[in-house]
Amino acid sequence: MDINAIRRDFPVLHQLVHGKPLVYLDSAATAHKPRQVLEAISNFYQRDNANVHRAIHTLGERATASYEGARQKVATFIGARSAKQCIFTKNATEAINLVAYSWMHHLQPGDEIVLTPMEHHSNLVPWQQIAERRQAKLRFLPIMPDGQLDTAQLGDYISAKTRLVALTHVSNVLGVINPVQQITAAAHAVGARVLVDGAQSVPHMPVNVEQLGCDFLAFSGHKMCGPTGIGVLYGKEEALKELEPFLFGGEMISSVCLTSATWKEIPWRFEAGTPNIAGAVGLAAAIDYLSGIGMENIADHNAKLVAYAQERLQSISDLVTYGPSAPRGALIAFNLGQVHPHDVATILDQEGVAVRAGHHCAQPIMEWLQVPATVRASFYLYNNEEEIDVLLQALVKTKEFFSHVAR
Ligand code: 7TS
Repeated sequence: MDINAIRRDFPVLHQLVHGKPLVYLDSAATAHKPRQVLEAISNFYQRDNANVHRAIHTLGERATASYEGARQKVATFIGARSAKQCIFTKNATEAINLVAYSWMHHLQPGDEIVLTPMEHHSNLVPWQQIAERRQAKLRFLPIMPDGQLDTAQLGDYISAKTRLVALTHVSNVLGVINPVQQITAAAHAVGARVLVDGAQSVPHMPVNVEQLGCDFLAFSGHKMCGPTGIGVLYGKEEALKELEPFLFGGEMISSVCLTSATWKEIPWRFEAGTPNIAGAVGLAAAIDYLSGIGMENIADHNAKLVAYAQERLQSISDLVTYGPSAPRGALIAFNLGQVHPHDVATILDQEGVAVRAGHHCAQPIMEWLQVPATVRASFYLYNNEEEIDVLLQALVKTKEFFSHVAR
């Protein structure tokens, strides 16, 4: 991978923040967009803009072809058998809510939904809501001290009562890569469905839905160099057939009379109203961009950066990192002695370094770690080792500053 050439594709990276070159280490929150994606969106609006699936004119045909072409591109990218298995949503959160709301009628009182304590709120709160409405029970797979799921105990948690297992592929705090294939096999053995939250995996590593075997996969375009406002729900055909439409209106109907309506086929019955056409076009360009570099190469690059960062961070006494050593996703959460993560992030920002500080929308895992918050550095294809060196220098500065304050 030619990182310098990649960096040239990302206009936003080339700026000063507080007079220092920007070091962007917050791609787990949202990734930057290469000019190829920005141009695809701009070209769509400048040349092809029209509504989809309705206009019998050239622009309408072009817009529909671009939108449906994007769906095919998504399907190929994740190894789905058919484009019809991919539903465009607003983001991963909406994709998960779509399953939660559209599938809840399958839950009876006493049924169990199995989750993990490391879920992002997006893959926790919808299930809390649905469990309450359907009088179902939530259960949480246990975690071992290094942050990995304790799969030896799967049999105690995934049972005949389990109707759904919903888990993240990669934790946005611990960086853990969960054994989705193994968990899916255990869930399918008891007839349960499996939803995988791929928000932190699909952007960073090859993800193949046939290999994972999951019934649903949710992810967001904006974390994979695409625009905000576009996400995807993949589903196995038989799993998607179990869903009832969740939003009603134009675009999703087959025919309507005054008192009733019938639905279009899957996936369109789940895409009510004018969709985010330019978002889908931008996501398709992002997929082209990532595929051009190669997801294996991106995963290798991430792994090298994480290993380098882990090694360098160890050189700072008082700095504690969370999660297993390897293999792991493209991020490291940590704390620097007793300094509050917000103070760390504020000082790093003064040095041009952008990291996230807080609970990362995963409060239960903060409780498990027994910390109120952490700092998190997250990496992507445009980051390099020199930027990690800048992070290190900035952390040393932060430590010195607070040791003076303490004195
Ligand atoms: N699931 C995981 C594992 C995530 O990390 C996130 C976003 C989401 C779901 C939700 O994605 P959205 O696009 O629908 O918002 N995670 C983060 C983060 O770690 N920092 O900011 C957003």
